[in-house]
Amino acid sequence: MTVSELFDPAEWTLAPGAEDYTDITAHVTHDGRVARIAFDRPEVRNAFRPHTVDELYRALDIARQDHRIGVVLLTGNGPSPKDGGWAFCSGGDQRIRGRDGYKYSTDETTVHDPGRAGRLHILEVQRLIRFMPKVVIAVVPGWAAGGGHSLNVVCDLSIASAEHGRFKQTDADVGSFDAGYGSAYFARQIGQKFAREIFFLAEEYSAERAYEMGAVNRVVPHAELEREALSMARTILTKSPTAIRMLKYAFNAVDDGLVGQQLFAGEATRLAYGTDEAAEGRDSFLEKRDPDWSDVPWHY
Ligand code: S0N
Repeated sequence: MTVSELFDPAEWTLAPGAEDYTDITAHVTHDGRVARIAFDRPEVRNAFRPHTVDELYRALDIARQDHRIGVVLLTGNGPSPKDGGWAFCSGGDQRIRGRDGYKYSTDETTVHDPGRAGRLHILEVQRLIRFMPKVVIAVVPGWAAGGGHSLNVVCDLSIASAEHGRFKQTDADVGSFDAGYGSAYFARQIGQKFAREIFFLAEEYSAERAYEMGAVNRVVPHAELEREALSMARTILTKSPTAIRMLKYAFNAVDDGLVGQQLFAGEATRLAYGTDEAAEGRDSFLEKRDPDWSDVPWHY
């Protein structure tokens, strides 16, 4: 079965646990170092329902915890079997949006855990992308609209199809609003005037225009999109993992308040644990003696 017209089966193997996914696909490169996670609902422009978000969260979390993986490609499979249209993601599935949020099913009688009713948990996915110490690249083969537009915003890097990449922030058209990263952080990315125009007018803009404003890093011919994305990933994998991790958290920290500081500090602590100085602190406690840091320089 074809995953996507842009998917090269020679590069990928099924990711752990991916056999059971219905709304996404998940693969890893044969060396296990790059993950490709894709929305797989092309007939609705890769809109997500709560079940899609559950699967997406799980696949991203598996990638987060896999020590071999350094880069995640987030994309949308296509084209649509109905009309040949391409999409990265068109946000929340409007067909199952109720008064208290998104339902798990189009079948209104479906019984599900009331604690999960109406959850807007795409925001948990946004935070996972933002906070995972790996590089996440949005690979945009078509529409990035609504909540899909916001996912492009939170990814570390973005690469878009020159022919089919299209962007539109429809939130204000459908009475929905991402008042967090999707808007406020987006304004940090491309500037207040552009961001307000994109939300308030909800007009379509091209991949080229997205590039001009700084909403994507590269625009490439459609047929080369995934090859280019993988090439970017492989370049990143030649870099120091620690440097990349510290840099991602450094870029985030200024906008993420204490959570940003906490993540950056966590990485600093991880590094500090590897020093003789930290080992002396632990050993002196275990040996019931005072620590001796007299040889440790007070660096300037
Ligand atoms: C993407 C658009 C612009 C594409 O237009 P185009 O190419 O003309 O195609 P269409 O003919 O419109 O679409 C083809 C088929 O796909 C269906 N479809 C498209 N998008 C959706 C969708 N989001 N939900 C359900 N179906 C969709 C069409 O209906 C059509 O089907 P058929 O062939 O049967 O007619 C255009 O499609 C468009 O504008 N789509 C809607 C985009 C949108 O408004 N999305 C929702 C925006 N809001 C959110 O995403 C909120 C969710 C969210 O992320 C969030 C954020 C913060 C806080 C909370 C949340 C939360 O979870 O709620």
